[in-house]
Amino acid sequence: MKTEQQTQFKTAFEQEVYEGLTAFPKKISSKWFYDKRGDKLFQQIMALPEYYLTGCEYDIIDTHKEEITNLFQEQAGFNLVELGAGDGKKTKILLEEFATKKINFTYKPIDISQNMLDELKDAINQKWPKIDIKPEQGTYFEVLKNLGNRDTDRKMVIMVLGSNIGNLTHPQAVDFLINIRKSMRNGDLLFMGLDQKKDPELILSAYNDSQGITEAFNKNLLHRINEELESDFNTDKFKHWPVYDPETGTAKSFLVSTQDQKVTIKKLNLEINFTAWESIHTEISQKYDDDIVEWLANEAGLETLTQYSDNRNRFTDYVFKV
Ligand code: AVI
Repeated sequence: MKTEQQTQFKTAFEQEVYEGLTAFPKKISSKWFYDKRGDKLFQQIMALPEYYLTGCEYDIIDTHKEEITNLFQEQAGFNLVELGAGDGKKTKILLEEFATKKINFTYKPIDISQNMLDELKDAINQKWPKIDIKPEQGTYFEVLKNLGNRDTDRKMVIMVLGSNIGNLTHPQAVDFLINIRKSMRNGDLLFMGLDQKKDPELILSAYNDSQGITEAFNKNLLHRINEELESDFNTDKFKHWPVYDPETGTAKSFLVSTQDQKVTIKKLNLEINFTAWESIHTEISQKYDDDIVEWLANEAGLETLTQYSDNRNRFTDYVFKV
């Protein structure tokens, strides 16, 4: 049973938690994973042996850095806009290459976390003081709006690495790509990493690591609600439960209540009942193949220029143009 909502929502987080936990079935978007603790946990995930995505994309970029550099610098001078830059680990391979070849470019890392951007800027200034870096804090949505209104002729290369778009449903991904396409002009490129369909066992273990870091990452959502919205979730009474459907290529993560329980969220003036084994759907991590990517690109009015994969075809970086 839930009590009546009496206060106005002060933040999008409050609203989404309220709507998601009063919906049937219950759900909360994975975009709320990333507070300070969540950022740290995700960094740890990327270093896990089971989380193959990061290593594969690192190898792809390292192997093809010369070709990629040639592709990006076909016209003199460009802005490299990275959406969801994080710690820039993979991008730094390209920055090194660009710096060595004295290529004329500006690096514009975009991230929701100011903290990550500050660290990234410091690291780059230290290692390559000559690189022109202009970080921008914001959501993809805000930043994409500004990208379209640029007052320069410089070519733009947009990068979205790490299969970040996989956390969106197909319709959301198409919307996102349409927004990117609208901000692109002739000659601009979109470089995007997408995790591929593969042995379901490999995929499942990437989301169910033996050290329990992914479990902690998923449960961080409940911690965050406890801290920010004054609730009393007991995370021990929820199970981290990832699944993978090889037909659709969709990996999903859930938090499953192990017993009947009641949770109070003070700031939302809300009481939520869970029956034993009721779930909260928290994340999708979509896996792709060339046909799905072709379909997405078509829907968004983009054309595939080229693509790079690792030697086991686990991950692919696609380059699109308008
Ligand atoms: C950021 N995103 C692409 C990651 C993924 O694989 O879906 C987030 C993640 N969730 C659990 N592990 C990693």
